Amino acid sequence: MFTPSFVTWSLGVLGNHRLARLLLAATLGAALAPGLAQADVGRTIHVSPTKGNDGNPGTRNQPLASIAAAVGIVNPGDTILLAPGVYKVKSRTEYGVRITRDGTKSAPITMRTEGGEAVIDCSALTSTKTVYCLQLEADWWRISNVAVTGSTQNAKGAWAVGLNLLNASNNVLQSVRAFKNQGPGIALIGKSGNNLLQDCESFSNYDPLASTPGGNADGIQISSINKKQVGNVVSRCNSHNNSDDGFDLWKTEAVVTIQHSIAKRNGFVPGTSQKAGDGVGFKLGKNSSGPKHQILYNRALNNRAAGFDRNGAARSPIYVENVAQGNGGGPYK
Ligand SMILES: [Ca+2]
Ligand SMILES: [Ca+2]
Repeated sequence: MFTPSFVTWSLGVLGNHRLARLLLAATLGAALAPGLAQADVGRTIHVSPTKGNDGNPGTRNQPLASIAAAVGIVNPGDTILLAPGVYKVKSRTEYGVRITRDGTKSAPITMRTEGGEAVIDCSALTSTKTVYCLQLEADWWRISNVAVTGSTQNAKGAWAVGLNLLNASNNVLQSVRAFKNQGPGIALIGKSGNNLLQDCESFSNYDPLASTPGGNADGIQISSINKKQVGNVVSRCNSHNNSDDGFDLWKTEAVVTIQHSIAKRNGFVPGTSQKAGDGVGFKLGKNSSGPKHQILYNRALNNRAAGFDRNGAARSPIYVENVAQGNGGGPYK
């Protein structure tokens, strides 16, 4: 199912759409080549937190300063090329960066770095209701080497998320990290299907001002997804030292695949042995329609509660070759 995405993705990483098109044209034969050649490649928008200015045109020599400015002008097929470094966001709104422009299947939008990681630091956001450090509310994006940190609860019971995918489909997020947010590190919610989250890491997320302190800061949370939004895959992700659960599929009615991933030492205030949240490695319910979530080749290690918890799922998930060790609530529940 993901083969076409991977092909596009791999070529996207190389920044070589032109080569892709030529190869495709060569493969399909000369008759199709002129039509393919007419499709525009898209431009590259440069962003640098140290050398940029949002009054600039976004060229290599005159980059933008903020990711928000780049995502506001991007079009299908474009690439946002981020200089590595820390992007400190100041905003009175609830969003550090909010992405609303869609790519298309044939012209996805790429956001990547030029070597190294781009860290979006949302610790200066002041909303007392909700804070989303990076909200992806769009389709057909390819995002890599971006980290989100510092989403803060500015009031009791406030909701703060690192990376939030809302009504977002057909996206590939690769090598994305979320850490030290006061809520879920990575959350996927709403009409969001066919997303691939790969090689991600979510850790040290903790929400001290939740009604139950630490109770909502899962590493990766895929929740309230309806039956039709199939195809969400989490692969090779590491969720550790979060105050609530490692992975949580709360009220998700479409099959989710979690594979080759690790949940380690969740359920404590990060950096301490103080109990917090629920502390399950892989929490796989509840649901009413009984999607058979695919839980393949994962490891649950030293979580405070169970390694794998069906948590009221109407049908058992499909478990294949998972390992659970040292979990306080036993391997399976
Ligand atoms: Ca909880
Ligand atoms: Ca949870």
